Amino acid sequence: MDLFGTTRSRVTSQHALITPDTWVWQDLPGWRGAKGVVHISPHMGARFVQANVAIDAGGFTGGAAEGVERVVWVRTGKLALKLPGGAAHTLVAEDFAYLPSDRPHELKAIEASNIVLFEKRYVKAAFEFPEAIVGKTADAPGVAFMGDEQARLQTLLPTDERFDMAVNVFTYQPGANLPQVEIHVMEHGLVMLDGMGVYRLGDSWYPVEEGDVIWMASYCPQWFVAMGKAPARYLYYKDVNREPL
Ligand code: UGY
Ligand code: MN
Repeated sequence: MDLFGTTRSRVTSQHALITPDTWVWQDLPGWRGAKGVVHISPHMGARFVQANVAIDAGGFTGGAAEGVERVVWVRTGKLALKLPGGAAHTLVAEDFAYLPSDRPHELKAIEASNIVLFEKRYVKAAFEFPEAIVGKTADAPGVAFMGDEQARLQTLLPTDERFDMAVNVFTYQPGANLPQVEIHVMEHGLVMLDGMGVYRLGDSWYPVEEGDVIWMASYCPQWFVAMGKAPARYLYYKDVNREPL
């Protein structure tokens, strides 16, 4: 157990590690019967929001703020999703939905549920507007990352230019690692879904485990190695397909 007054959490101008012991739950605008923790937001220098939302049975949201798109990824529970036009879906653990901006939806918990929420102001481009997408994580093919069968990447959303965000799942066998220290213009928000490892962020190396949240600003040097006896898996966001200017 941690000594009082200490935590593994760390917040810097280029990255943050936010461990569950430091989470503070609050009411969220636009939600009823739910409490959330906003882990990543423009208040720390990010250009998107990542939150964890715990929804009581019957709790709901009627959509994001104007101009804001969402991805919902279900950790636990069961929810009913209604899309514009009337399509209805039931979401259970590891299901996800991409909800485009300015098209109201209703998401209501059938059972007490816990979700990861990513929100971003949609940047329009000279392409068709993206439609809502609902899927199951297990159905997304896992591709060997840069040829490494031990590090598999699942891309949950289509990668064409209608979309300005990506949400992916990365699964590493114990001992597998990101093949290079990455430095890139895209930023990331990440939550560890399973397992453990060491994340390099900037010039610091952090032990991380299931439940930990990480923010990486544009150009934050990043690297990961999985440790332990079981695979490590994380869900992460990145901004894609738009001019950096
Ligand atoms: O998509 C990515 O940039 C990914 N390889 N980064 C990461 O896992 N930190
Ligand atoms: Mn990266």
